Amino acid sequence: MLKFEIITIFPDIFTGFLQESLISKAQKKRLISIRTHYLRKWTTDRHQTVDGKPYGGGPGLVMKVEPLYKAVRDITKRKTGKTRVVLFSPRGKQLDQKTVRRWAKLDRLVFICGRYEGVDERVADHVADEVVSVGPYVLNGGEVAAMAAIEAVSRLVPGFMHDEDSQTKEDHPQFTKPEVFSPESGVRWRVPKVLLSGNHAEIARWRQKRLKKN
Ligand code: 6GU
Repeated sequence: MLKFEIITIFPDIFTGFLQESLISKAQKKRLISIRTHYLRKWTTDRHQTVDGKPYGGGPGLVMKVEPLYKAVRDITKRKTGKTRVVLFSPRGKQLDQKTVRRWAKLDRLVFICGRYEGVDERVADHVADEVVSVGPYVLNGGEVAAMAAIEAVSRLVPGFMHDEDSQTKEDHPQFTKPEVFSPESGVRWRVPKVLLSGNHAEIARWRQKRLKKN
């Protein structure tokens, strides 16, 4: 079973996502497990401070190294096979399908969701094994990135998909009925003829030509 451990100051962001049918079924089938960990649990001050002003000045607040260090230390205390600790940050390497396939073979993924204007760089340098972004744009935090990664990885876990073949379903364009759709009179959106031909070799060639590689 692949375990996802998510460290966040906004665990509520994940509640709807975790109740989503495929993800919750996969958890019931014990193919994966997903737990959120509230970062403020690892603070010791009255205000449960997880951030502070950046050294050298600048706008906004930076997430502190200590609560994140302690959270990862405690969560990874019990040894459970191959583990990677990932910091989600717009400064990281963009998540790709190759990384997703590598992660799907692990036993445990610890996801640190950065928030605010950044995370103390010592987390990237000493706490995390990898720093990953989901794309070339900026989000308010790593939570949405973590959810994208959980979906991408989980669907590669054997038994997760209804139909294992559908793992690659969006590699080529697909069509279903009707053969001709007329959004308004005089306009016709047709299904490519080759797909209606019944010529499987020809269809395979057509799909190969339009394959989107990942
Ligand atoms: Cl992982 N975090 C934030 N805050 N923004 C992002 C991102 C992550 N990936 C792309 N943009």
